[in-house]
Amino acid sequence: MSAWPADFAARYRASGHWRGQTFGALLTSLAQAHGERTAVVGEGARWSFAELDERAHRLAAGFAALGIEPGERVVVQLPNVPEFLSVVFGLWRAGALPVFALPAHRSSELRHFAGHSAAAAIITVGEHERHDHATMVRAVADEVASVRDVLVVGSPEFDRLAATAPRELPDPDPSGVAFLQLSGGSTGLPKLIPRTHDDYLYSVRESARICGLRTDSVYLAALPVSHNFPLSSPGVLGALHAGAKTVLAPRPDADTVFGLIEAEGVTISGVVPPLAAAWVQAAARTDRDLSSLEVLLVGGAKCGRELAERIGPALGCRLQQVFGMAEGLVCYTRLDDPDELVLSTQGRPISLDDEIRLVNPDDPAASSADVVAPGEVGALLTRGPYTIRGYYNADDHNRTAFTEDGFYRTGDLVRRTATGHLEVVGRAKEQINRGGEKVAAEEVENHLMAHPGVLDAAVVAVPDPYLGERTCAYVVPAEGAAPTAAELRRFVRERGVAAFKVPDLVQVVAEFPVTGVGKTSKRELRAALAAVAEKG
Ligand code: OOB
Repeated sequence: MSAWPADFAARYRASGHWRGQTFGALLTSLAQAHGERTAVVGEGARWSFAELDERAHRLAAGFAALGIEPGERVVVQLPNVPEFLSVVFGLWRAGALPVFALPAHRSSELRHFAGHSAAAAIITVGEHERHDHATMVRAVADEVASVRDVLVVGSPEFDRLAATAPRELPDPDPSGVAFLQLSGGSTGLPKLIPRTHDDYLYSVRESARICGLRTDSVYLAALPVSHNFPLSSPGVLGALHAGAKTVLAPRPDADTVFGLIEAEGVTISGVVPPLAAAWVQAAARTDRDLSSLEVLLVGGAKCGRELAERIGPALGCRLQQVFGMAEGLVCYTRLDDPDELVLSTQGRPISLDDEIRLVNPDDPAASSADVVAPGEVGALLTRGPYTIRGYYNADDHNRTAFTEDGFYRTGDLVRRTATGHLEVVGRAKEQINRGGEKVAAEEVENHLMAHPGVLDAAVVAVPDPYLGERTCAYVVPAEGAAPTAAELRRFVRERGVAAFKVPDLVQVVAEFPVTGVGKTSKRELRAALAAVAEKG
């Protein structure tokens, strides 16, 4: 596992970024400071800080009694329910490492997360959005040797665990890994991102400050809370840290969310651009009172200038752009930035110790010294007090994803203003950003290539007015085969992948254009799509 070199760690401690506090200890101090104030609202429940603290203590003791050892991994696939917080803080107190799966993930992804992390247990819900998670997870558990337990929130077994008498457990090492977050990925299957208590708490604390969270703020989690953006930018953890109230939205549609904004006096939320656009449209004809809303964070994918300009007037709030990644670096426009910067950039880093290098975009192996001229577009490399130095158990991949001196290659193409703000102008990685949901081209290509009628597959992004991008799979059929688009989409879905990864378009072609060295030219495939789109 690649941690920070000792000299960097010493510097981040000396600067006060890393404070030696664990998430479990944080919740204890929050319960002391804010006891009876409301911490979280969701699914008809309303828990105070003291109640969340007590539930997390009981679950921690329950997990320990079940035999979950400190350091063991536990896949958590929970939607926006209050138990997400009691479970995750309970695991933290037991010293176990949550592995955060999204509710949209299906058996192929869960098998990978559980297998790759050698997870001891998987925690999920029964049915959610008409999908039977409990049955799916039990089948996954049968296939992954390390998984001993499946816990279903709401089941009698879970309720028994949640009623365990609390007891003090040893606090884990704050410099140790607290959980594994998922990477959007650009190769094969999603990689696991080891985040420590020290580094993540730093980003949470600073995010809460930069987003102006106070004890009387109300944060609405509209996106699935296991994603880094609603989890920590500033997210539910930032809100808890500030002693604010968190409202968990079961779904992100305007009807649901506007009702919650009015009922709970929501002051701040965070969304991906397509949702921001939907809220902007719906705001024109709502009779809900949205006047409590002060800040809307928009990120996960590029928020275009036109949308950025409409958010403030339509929703009566301030736009705050956020450009972040589960690997670490998070940039925000500041609440006191001039409008022009807020509308045209994706913000500047959280920390003065976030090192930014914009390097030669034409060389995937460019070193951190290979920087472009000021104002030019470069490939973004970054290193800092909350950016990982390597993925979990991924030595081969780490050699290409990180420079020798420890910079993470983000795969994003950006320009930097004189004020230090970054403007995201494109991407060098083989990833499709489907309205904030990341699709690794290679992962989908591998699924397609498992079909006997497919000789070769290449997945590229198609521009889309609503999502920003959609996926298009180009497929060369095997000799004598003639798979149809519908058949291939069904095939991918039935392999058990998140619905957002099923190709939106499938084009069957006789052969792929190739580059000078004989590799499939995705550039030409994208150009062919653009030409078709223009002909309309
Ligand atoms: C967030 O995290 P991930 O890990 O799902 O995705 C990271 C990638 C970035 O490398 C970039 O390609 C893209 O998502 N991205 C943006 C963006 N925010 C993220 N591209 C353009 N403009 C933006 N504002 O997506 C994430 C994590 C924490 C906070 C916010 C987003």
